[in-house]
Amino acid sequence: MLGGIAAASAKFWNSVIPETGNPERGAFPMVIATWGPNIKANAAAWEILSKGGYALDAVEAGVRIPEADPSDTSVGYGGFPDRDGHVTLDACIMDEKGMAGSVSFLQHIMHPISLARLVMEKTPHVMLVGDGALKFALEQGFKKEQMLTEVAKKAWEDWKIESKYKPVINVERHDTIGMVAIDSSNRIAGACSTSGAAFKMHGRVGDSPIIGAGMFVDNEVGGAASTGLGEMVLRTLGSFLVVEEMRRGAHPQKAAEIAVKRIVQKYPKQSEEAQVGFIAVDKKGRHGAYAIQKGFNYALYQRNENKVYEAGYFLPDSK
Ligand code: SD4
Repeated sequence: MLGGIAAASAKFWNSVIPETGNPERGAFPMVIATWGPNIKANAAAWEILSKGGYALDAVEAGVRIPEADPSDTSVGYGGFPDRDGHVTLDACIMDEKGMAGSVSFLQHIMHPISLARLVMEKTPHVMLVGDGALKFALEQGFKKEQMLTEVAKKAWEDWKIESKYKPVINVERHDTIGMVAIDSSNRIAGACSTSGAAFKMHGRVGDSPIIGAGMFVDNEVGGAASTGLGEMVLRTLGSFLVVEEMRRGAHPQKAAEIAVKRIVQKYPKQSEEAQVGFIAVDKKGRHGAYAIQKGFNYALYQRNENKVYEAGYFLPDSK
């Protein structure tokens, strides 16, 4: 398989440059989200965008959908707990002015993304974690809730029988949401929310709440978000890298490919067993998506169509 990586390094595999049409005509508003099931999140975002609403409101509304959905075991309510049985949540949000808010290692709050927005808007800080984030939430009128569902508890109890932590987030489907929207006034916003890696160590934080890792937007350039094994994205500041590549002129598809390639080249062994995927959007409303492994998909709502697409991927079909 390492040979496969070497071969893949020479040439991008399965590179797909999606046809986005004339970016000048009808490209805005638009919204893109990681993972097919988040087509429902896109629909909520579109409610706002299609009426000429604000991109930041749209991404917050979109991300709140999986946060409240108990069937999504990677985000918010219903998320799988850490190895001690606690559901700990991470989220971040960023607006067109480059302002950002983030919460991490947060427990008992249904909508971390809304709390992240309040960190951005009502505090002098970017990031609040753990008990401090919870305290701020309660002060802001959020309710303390039980986030561990029976299904998630059962999964944890089953996991405890062997207690084997394999820190891979691989080719199986995840629903961690990273979302980027451009509104009809050409404002770009991004958001990201997750319960993180299932059965992680208590206190573990992934890429999702870290501005520049799990998500990044720059209104002059575009935005990007990631999903997958957060440790690899944290070490490479993946979403920032994607946006910087677009700043240097890369198409969003190419920019996502460069970030994935960087990760695979730096961590070839780990890449064989892990998944990382990026979505990217540029200021013109063109988009791209790319992953290490086959199986990453995304939802795009643009020109009145909300559809799921399979992303290109770097490694030759290995699983
Ligand atoms: C993390 N990136 O905490 C997240 C997990 C994820 O789909 O994306 N799951 O590492």
